[in-house]
Amino acid sequence: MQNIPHRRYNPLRGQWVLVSPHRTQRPWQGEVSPAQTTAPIVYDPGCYLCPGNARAGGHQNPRYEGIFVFDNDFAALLPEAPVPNAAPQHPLHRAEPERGLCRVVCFHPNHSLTLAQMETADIARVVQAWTEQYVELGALDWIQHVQIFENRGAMMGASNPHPHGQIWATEHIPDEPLAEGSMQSAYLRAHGRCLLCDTVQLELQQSERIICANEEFVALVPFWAVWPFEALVLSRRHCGALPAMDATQQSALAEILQRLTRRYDNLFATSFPYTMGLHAAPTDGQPHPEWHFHAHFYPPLLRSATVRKYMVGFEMLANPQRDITPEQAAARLREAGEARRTF
Ligand code: H2U
Ligand code: ZN
Repeated sequence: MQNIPHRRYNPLRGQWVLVSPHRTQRPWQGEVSPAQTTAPIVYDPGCYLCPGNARAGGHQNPRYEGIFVFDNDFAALLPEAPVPNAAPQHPLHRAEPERGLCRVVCFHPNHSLTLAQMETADIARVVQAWTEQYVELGALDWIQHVQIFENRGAMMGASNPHPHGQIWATEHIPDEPLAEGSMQSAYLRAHGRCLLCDTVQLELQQSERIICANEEFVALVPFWAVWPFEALVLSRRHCGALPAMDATQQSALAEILQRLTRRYDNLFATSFPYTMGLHAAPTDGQPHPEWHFHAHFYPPLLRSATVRKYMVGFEMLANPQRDITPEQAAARLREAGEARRTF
């Protein structure tokens, strides 16, 4: 399989990915971008996320010292959705109101840090804030899903380098977690076991796709990864969401996030861009024994700090495709090491 074109099945999503390993036999250019040498700034007077600064709409940030959470001033969803036009709809043009709440989470007051550069204890405070938000927003009877995520780097559309993430809590379960939930549910029904518990066990046995691990979490390149350096962070113990984790698990999550993002930074000697998101049980009041907490990392880079993968052509129209195998990607991330870099 390491040298012939083949396709792999993603049992979490019910989708295929084409793998074309023979195409990676061309020589590796090893291009890296030199690390920036100018001293990073701690405070940017023009940054709308730095402590004490003004935001849009006349709001002012407090002089926060740890985490700062606020309602997104340009929220994509609002808690009160207007009643739609009462005119009958054509069944081919189905629309319905969607209510939601959008928040921004500043991870640290220091403008130039990233998760990879933050101390483990600081990241543990971020995990704590995510947990509180999941509990608070999930407790609202009209919120069924709490999506916690981070867009990191301009290449991934982050509007600001200040360390921050977003939370969108919605009235319906969105498509990705809905599909993952029904795949996990079907697996549990068919096998009497959890899909991702079985994945953790299989991957630890085979070890070739493991990037790094601690007592509670495993970071790996999934067998079915689409993006070249995609990663999945899985809890070793079965648990559906952040509030079900004890303090040991929460600080182990902080530690694995730090170690994985440091490896990413080392891979191409650049502050590595990605979209990262937590997937957890819906907050619809149902038990959800099928749900196994995990984090997805979707980084766009392919070969260097500047050469990215494009999801175009066959990938948009037919199936995603990759050249470098998940096994090769995991090996590269293992070699990258966990030194802390500054840029
Ligand atoms: P991103 O970098 O992932 O876009 O997150 C930043 C968010 O901050 C973005 O959703 C919000 C934007 O709407 N924002 C405010 O809420 N207030 C501001 O003054 C500027 C940006
Ligand atoms: Zn800032």
